[in-house]
Amino acid sequence: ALSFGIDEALKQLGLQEINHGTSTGVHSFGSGELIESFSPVDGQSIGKVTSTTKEEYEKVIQTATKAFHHWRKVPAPQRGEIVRQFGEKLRELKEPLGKLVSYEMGKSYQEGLGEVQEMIDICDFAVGLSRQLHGLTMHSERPGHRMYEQYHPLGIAGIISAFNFPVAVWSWNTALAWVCGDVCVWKPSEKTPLCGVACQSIIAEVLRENNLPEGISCLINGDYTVGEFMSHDKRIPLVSATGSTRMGKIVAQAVAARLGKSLLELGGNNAIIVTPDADIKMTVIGAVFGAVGTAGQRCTSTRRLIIHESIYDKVKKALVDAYQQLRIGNPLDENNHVGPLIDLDAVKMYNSALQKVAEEGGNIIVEGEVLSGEGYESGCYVKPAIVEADNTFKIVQEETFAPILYLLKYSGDVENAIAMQNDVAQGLSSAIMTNNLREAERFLSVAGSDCGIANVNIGTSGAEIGGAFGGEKETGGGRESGSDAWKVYMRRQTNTINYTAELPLAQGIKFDL
Ligand code: UN1
Repeated sequence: ALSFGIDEALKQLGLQEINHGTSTGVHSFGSGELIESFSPVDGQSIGKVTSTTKEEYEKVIQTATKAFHHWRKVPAPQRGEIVRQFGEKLRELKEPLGKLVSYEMGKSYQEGLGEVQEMIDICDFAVGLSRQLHGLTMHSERPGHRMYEQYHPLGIAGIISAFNFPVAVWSWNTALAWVCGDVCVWKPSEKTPLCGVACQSIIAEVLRENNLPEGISCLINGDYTVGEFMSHDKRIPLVSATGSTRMGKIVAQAVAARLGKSLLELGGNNAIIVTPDADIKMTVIGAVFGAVGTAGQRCTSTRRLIIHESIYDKVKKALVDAYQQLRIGNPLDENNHVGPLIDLDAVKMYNSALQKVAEEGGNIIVEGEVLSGEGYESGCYVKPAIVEADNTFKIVQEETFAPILYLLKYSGDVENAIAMQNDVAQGLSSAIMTNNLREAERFLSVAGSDCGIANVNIGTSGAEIGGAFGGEKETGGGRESGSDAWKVYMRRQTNTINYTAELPLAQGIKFDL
């Protein structure tokens, strides 16, 4: 039996079966190669899913297309009602689903619950949105003419998500896509396939209870080759992909080659600027949670701290003291702060980053280490490390998905810190810790942070769903979740109506017969 109620959670989520497959809501099928899911928590096998073959994929797309033809005609507020029911089910299953996220992905149980909370929040947001898919009306330049715009459903939204947010990122996309009248085909990360199966069976039940066609939500499984079915498929007008910049460039090029739309949510290299006017206590909590939360595997994780020289030693000491308090171990045990990395490949990348930063002249002040012995049998537990480095180091310029925090020093004005913060290829999240209004406003100004997210006196991670989420430069430019991110899931149509018996042309052009 598995500890911390995992057996019970799997049962509540209907995951006791050993093999799971491709699914179109009601029907599950699968004949492709088996993918086995191992928990990084204890190395145990949780279950298996079959990868989706090309033939099965065809069946999925046909079912999804048929479902779309029905779903797009359901009034948006009624689609919102389905999303409301989905949110209700998530409330009921918050604990088992949060536990599965924690066990299959390795983040702390608190963060697993937080992820399901994000799903509930986006459902609530989408329900309200279902009555607010507004377009504008304009004044026509011609007499007796009316002009307005409306938003129509787009079609199939393809979703490719990453292991680190195995359930929430899917729901940011689906909750909006569904109220917009789209149907969804999801390929979760092959590292967290059971989270995919669990989510799919929750929405499938809602669809069944409402006699809606299967295919409004579809699940396909496999590695990048299965994702490529979607990026090359012109029947999928929108592909929303979350993951590495490397992956995003491949997806974006394939989708662009057929002039489809892509929504990209790629790597970050997020920094907190710590100015002489920062509240040190808040800075330390924000920076430590940002750097070691989810074992440094959020796209919003804090990777760089840019600290003013006048307070550098003080901040450094406070951080080293805080790191000494960190308890690393089973993430389901709420006494621990830091869980495992996702797998042994991630451990390799962590080791290699530490080696590279040392070679480039970095000064490791909190040593990293791969932990072994009791409780660490999976081999995926590592010690969060702190390194004094330079922003120009090659490794500091890269996103390493691990708990490694780089300390960088700046002198003079906040502009110097902002220049350093912006001097990376990625542009997702950024923050400044200061009680100085002038510094804060400069950081937020046109000449300030170049990221999609810029926070004051908050760390880089843990964004709320109400804002648009995403970033610039190599982060890919996409925006998901709140604000007007819904617009990418719809097609805009401009309508001009003439209610006179004349046919005046725009721009005053004369054309008489
Ligand atoms: C991600 O890591 O892909 O802002 C998403 C945050 C979370 C989402 C992160 N709400 O940290």
